[in-house]
Amino acid sequence: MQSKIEGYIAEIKAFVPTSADELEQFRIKFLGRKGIIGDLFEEFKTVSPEEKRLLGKVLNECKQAAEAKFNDFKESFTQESDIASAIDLTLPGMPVAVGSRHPLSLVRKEIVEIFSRIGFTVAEGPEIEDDWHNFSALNFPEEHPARDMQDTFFIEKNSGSEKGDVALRTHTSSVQVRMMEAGKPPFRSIMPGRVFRNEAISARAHCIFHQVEGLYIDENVSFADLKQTLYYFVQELFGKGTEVRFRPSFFPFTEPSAEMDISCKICGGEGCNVCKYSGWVEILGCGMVDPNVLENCNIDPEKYTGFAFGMGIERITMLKYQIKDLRLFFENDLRFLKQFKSEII
Ligand code: 2U9
Repeated sequence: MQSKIEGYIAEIKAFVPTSADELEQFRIKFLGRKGIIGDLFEEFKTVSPEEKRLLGKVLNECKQAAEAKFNDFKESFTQESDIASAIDLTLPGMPVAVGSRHPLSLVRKEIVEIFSRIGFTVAEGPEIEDDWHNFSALNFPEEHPARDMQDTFFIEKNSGSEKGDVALRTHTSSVQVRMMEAGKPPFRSIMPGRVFRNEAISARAHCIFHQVEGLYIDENVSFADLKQTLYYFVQELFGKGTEVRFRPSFFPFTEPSAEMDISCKICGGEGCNVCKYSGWVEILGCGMVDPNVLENCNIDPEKYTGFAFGMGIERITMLKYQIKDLRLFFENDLRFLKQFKSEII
C-alpha cells in the first residue's frame, strides 16, 4: 500500500493542469466522493495497527498534496481557461523525479570502463544456446554434472540438431566460443550478460544472475599477463593497495586454472564474518584457455595461447557495497534502489 500511495504522490506532484476542465477531472479523481483518497482511507481502516503507524503519515501527505495542488490552481481557472492566463509562464519549472541506476548496472558499467582502458572490447551473444556453444566446445565431458537437468534449464532436449540440446546459457563463455569461431586472433574482449542456473533462490544464490567473462588470445600470452591484468582490474575497482592471491583450481575450459581472492575490504585482512575470519574473499575464477578449446574453435594451439576469467556481478556488487542478501537485486524495492547514485543516462 505504501508504494501505491507514493506513486499517487508522485503523480499529484507532477500534475500541471492546463484548463479548468483538467483541474476538475483531477479533483474528481483524487478528492471526489468516490475518489482515490477516499478509497485509500477506507483501505487504511483494514490494515494492522503497526502498518497504520507507518502508513498514516504518507496517506496524510498524499491528501495534503492533492488539496494543495487543487487550491494552487483553483484561482487561476476561475476567470477563464486560457492557458496563458492560467499559468505564470515565468515561474521555474516543476522538478522532474529522476530515477537512479540499478547497482548491478553501475558495477557492470564500471567493470566495462576499467577493461576498455586497457583495450578490451565488449561482446554479447544469445541467452538461448545449444549444447555445442555452452558445453562441448568448452571441453565439458559428456557426463559433466553441469549438463544435468538439476543444474541447467533445458528448452529442448534431444533436439536432433548437430549442435545438440537447446538450453538457457549457464555462463557467457558461449559468447567467447562464437567470437573465436567467427574471427581470427588476436581477441581481447569482455562479455557481460545474464546467465541461468537451476538453483534454489536464497540470500547467496539465484537462478538468474549476471557475469562478466574476459578472453585474451594472441601469440605469447602468458599466465603473467593474466595476473597483471587482473591485478590492475582489482586496483581500479576496489582501490589501490588491495592485495590479491591466486589459488589453484579446476575448470574444464582452462588449464592451469585458478581462483583469485582479494584482501577483505571490510576488516582490512584482520578477519570478520564476510571473509569468514580468513582475511581473504574470493572474487573470480581464471586460467589459461585449454588447448582443446582453442582447437574446437579452429584456433591453432601451437601458435596461439590465451587467458580467460569469469566473475559474478552480484558477488562483486555485494562486496563493493556490503549488501548481505542477493534477493534485494531482484525485488525492485525503491528503498533499496534509491540508495545508489542518481545518474541521467
Ligand atoms: C572460453 C575459454 C575459457 C572463463 C572462466 C571462470 C574461470 C570462472 C565463474 C566465476 C563465478 C563463474 O559466475 S561464476 O559462477 N567463472 O571461474 N570462467 S575461467 O573461461 C573461459 C571462457 C571461454 C572460450
